Amino acid sequence: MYEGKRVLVTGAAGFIGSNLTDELLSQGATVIGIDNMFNGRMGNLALAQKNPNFTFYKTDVRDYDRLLYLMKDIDIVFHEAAFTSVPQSILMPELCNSVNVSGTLNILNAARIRDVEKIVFASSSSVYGDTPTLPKHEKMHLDPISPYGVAKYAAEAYMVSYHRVYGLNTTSLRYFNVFGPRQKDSPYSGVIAIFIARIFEHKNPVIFGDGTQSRDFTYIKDVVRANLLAGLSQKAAGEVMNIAAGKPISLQELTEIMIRESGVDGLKIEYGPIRKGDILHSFGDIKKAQQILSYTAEYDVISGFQEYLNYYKTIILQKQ
Ligand code: UD2
Repeated sequence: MYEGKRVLVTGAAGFIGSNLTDELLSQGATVIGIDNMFNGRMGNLALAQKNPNFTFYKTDVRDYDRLLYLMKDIDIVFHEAAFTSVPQSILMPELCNSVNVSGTLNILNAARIRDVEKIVFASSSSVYGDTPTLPKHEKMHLDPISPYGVAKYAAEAYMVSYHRVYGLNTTSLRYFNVFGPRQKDSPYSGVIAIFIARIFEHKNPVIFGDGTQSRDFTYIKDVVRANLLAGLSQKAAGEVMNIAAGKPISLQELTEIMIRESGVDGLKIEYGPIRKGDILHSFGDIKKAQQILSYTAEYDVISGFQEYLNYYKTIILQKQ
């Protein structure tokens, strides 16, 4: 499907960007990957770098001139680069804004000048905030809590605006808690990556709050597939849509499953204070993506976790 397409992936050395890059290359695209290496790891691009159709540049999305240069002859941009953490956005709101808002504006301006056919943007379920309506659907009022959520909201509004005023074919995908291979284990990473690492280090997972909070965890392969569908879609021009598994699970239940399935004995769940800026329940309605992109989730959190666990045992633990 992507044979002959010239694609730019921002955040290419990161969790989502690198998985997307591998799939684009396997479908015959020529890919330029950029990353400022703040969260990215070159190891994530080991496979891509063996492919002659892949080129990597260490570049920041805040560097407009470089973006303009690199976007010459590009057909499709997948904008995955981001300041990615809710708690860090509370510590550094200006940095979050400059990367996630100004960086996205740079992408749009360069894409407009270079006549890029399509821009797909990685937005987030955090734009919804803590509104009681569940599942969260695209027509509802947005009420982000954290600076991270506000920045993603602003960036997706720019995506829509650039479609309306300049006719760019932009699509924003609101990811719901993505997890899977290559997600970084750091204090600011997604909870599944943190807990799997703790479990295999024989450390108790620590839930912030009482564990009743729930999330719609979405497996990386579904997110990559949604991007590939959006990248070639005319119907999705100017649209914003949820990309989720479409099924919530409480953190308590998920953590119990993770401990059990990992087969590590002697662990118990610990509890700590609720995290500032945290949302209680998040669960996405995926009907719009189904209608526009024919997107369906092929994984739920359990089947995704099983696959992630196999990867973790065969790839990560073998290296240690
Ligand atoms: C938000 C977005 C998500 C994505 C992500 C990027 C929502 C609902 N989701 O994820 O779509 O954009 O940001 O970072 O806004 N937790 C623990 N223990 C830990 C770590 C986390 O209990 O060691 C809890 C945390 O308090 C939260 C849940 O796990 O209740 C999920 O946290 P997360 O950081 O994985 O993701 P979240 O929901 O902030």
